[in-house]
Amino acid sequence: MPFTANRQFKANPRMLVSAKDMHFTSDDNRSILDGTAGLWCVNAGHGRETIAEAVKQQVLNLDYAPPFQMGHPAAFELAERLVKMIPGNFDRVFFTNSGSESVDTALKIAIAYHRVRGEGTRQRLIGRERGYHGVGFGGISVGGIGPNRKFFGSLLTGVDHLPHTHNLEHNAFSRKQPEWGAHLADELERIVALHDASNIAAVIVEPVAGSTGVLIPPKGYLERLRAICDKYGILLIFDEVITGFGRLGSSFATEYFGVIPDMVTVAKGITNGTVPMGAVFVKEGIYDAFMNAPENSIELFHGYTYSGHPLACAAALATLDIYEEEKLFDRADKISDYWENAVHSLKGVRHVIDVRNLGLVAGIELESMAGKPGKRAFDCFLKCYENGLLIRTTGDIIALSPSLIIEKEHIDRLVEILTAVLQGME
Ligand code: PXG
Repeated sequence: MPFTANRQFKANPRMLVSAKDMHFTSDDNRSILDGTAGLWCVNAGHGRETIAEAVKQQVLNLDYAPPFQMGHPAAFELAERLVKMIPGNFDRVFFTNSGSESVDTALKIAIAYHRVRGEGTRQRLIGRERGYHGVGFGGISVGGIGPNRKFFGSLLTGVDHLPHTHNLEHNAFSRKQPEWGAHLADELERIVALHDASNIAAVIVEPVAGSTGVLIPPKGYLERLRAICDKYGILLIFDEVITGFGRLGSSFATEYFGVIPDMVTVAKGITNGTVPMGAVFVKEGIYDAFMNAPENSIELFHGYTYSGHPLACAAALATLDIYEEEKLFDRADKISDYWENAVHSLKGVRHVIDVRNLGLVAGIELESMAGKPGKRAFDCFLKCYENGLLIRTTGDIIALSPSLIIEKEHIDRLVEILTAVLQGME
């Protein structure tokens, strides 16, 4: 099983058998409040009929079409709609099947882009400590999670990491963006001085780091990264696999922070989690740089059997309709103050050493048990599940990311269960 304590799970399995709106049903017929939108992906809530109908019709009409040297209308329609949703001049989309594939695709496009422009020495990639960019070799190389890297050999060469921005001494219990830490972006200057910009292709960061425990960028940090990348001709990639599609109460983090990168990677919420799909958005000019090869030759030697799969496109188009018709991104924004106050009520609850939040995301950091990092949060996860709440934990941090359809009474219930569980725990 992926990222699972297999023996623990198999000794006492947690099986989900159905889902509707904000709740799962477990195999012992309990209703489980979904505090995580699945894995940060079911942004419009579970069991959406219009998505099911669109996928069904698509299977009957065109179940599959080869994406190499062939096309189908839904993929182009989806690409057109996606680039209209995001600020900045993104004008092309490359489809993948996951966030990991989106990241590897973006890194490859970055290196190839410099090469087709005659700057083939720009090959180095820069990620960040505590970054998560999926599990491909590219993603784990630029990613900054020790256990995800250490078992897997030498990874990509030519990668550096910025420092992460997490600091409880300065920023504990911040609401929204913390004040302290913009200067950490200046570490990019140090890396440029070490290697020279002529050897650097791209910087990739999650605007808000999700998987390593909801690390919100300090005020001014992303702006500084953008300015330094501009100064040296380095491409800036935002990995918006989590922050995309309304999670922060705006279309993308790019919109929320008003910082426009050169490429954006997405997945998860693009299809409301129903059919695997990812995408890379590239800004104007990147696609054009590749169009100098002789006609009839392939310009980008990259792609997947299921790039732009018709079922994924149908699911994504139906999902975007829901986001628009129900104005779910605005809805998330409107309820985010209530969310913020609710999660910050956990300050003072047993074991809690930090609460942080942005949009419909929250991170709750617990004090680790001596000699047993991660155990307290994992115990909390198990107890919450017993009590009808699904949360997600990483190390000793609880990450919450409910669907954007969440109501105030769900928020109250979530915080009530979590508080009771924490108060009752060693
Ligand atoms: N980039 C980011 C920023 C992600 O959060 C990926 C890439 C990889 O996506 P795929 O589709 O290949 O899994 C992710 C995935 C968690 C959790 O609980 C987060 C992810 C996946 C599973 C669990 O934090 N993010």
